[in-house]
Amino acid sequence: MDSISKSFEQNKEEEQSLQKPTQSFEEFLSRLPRQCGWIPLIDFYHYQGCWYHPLFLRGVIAAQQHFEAQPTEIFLCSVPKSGTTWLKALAFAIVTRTKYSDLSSHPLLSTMPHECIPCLEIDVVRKEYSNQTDAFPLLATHIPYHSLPKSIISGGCKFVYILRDAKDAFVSLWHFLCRATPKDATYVSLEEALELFCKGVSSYGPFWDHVLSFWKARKEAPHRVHFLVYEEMRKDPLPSVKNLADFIGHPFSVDEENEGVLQKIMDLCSFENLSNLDVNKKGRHRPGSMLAIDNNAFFRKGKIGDWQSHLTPEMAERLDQITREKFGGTGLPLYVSDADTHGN
Ligand code: PAP
Repeated sequence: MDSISKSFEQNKEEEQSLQKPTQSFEEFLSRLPRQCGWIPLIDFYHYQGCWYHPLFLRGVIAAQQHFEAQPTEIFLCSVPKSGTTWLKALAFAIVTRTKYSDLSSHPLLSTMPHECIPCLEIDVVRKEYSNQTDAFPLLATHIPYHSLPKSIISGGCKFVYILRDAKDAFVSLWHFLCRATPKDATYVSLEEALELFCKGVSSYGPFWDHVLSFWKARKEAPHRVHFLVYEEMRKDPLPSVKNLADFIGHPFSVDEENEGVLQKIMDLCSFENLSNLDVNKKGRHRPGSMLAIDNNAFFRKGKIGDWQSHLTPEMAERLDQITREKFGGTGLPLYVSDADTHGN
């Protein structure tokens, strides 16, 4: 049985165990497999085939128990550090482009993209956002497909999934979690982090199983799951942005394209533009909460292949080998020798 199918099997058992009325979250946690995480003093917990930081896991459980999806909702999905911030900015700008046609006062100039589109397991479950409306149906999540709340799957919601080369996502995650490490604590080394990542122990990991959970869903219902590839978008965003707009039901008209609306949205959401805005250079995300972090942690380099500045050839090969094993023959990009290699 493959690991995704195993996860489906585990779901029922673990969910039933949590439903017992007397069981507290702490008791529940104490029964899950745990592993020293990437952040000192914070263990990651294994639930339904996926490793979680406890704060995120609490949100996942709350979403599974209480979230009622609307059929019109569209979920922006990813394993962390695959391009979520960029996807949120683009989808937000596409859906609201009539309302904010004057780009000089666009909300993205003063609001960090994560605050424009709520995260299901963090923001929505805390009721910091009211129900989405048909006019603004976007939500985001890092939850793997097999652990999504049932109402999302049965409700006919759509999913946009952004995928990135494991090597760059790993390096990006390591930098991010070093930023999230308390000042007086020691960062996990890149080598230790690689060990954990390859064993699948990373935020919402295993990285590869997360991707495969949505890829499998796409095979079963291609009209409901749309894949974007970070590297393809970085090289030439236009086709991906057009397809994204079509998929989320806000296609660009010929007039809009001729008037440069599509180009303006791509420029607004580009790494170069967003990373240089005051809000993203100096602002803070979720200030005052345990997840507070500077906005600029979400805008590091935005490059394809930055892994080459951090990983030895042996480290890169370890990741490539797992990618070949997991993605080979699936049609997913392999990125083993260059970003255009596909595993068909
Ligand atoms: P999240 O999962 O915590 O939300 P996510 O946005 O998926 O993070 O990933 C952050 C990465 O996207 C960073 O990559 P890096 O560490 O290799 O630099 C970040 O720089 C990159 N990124 C953020 N915004 C953009 C953008 N507008 N265009 C391209 N890349 C971006």
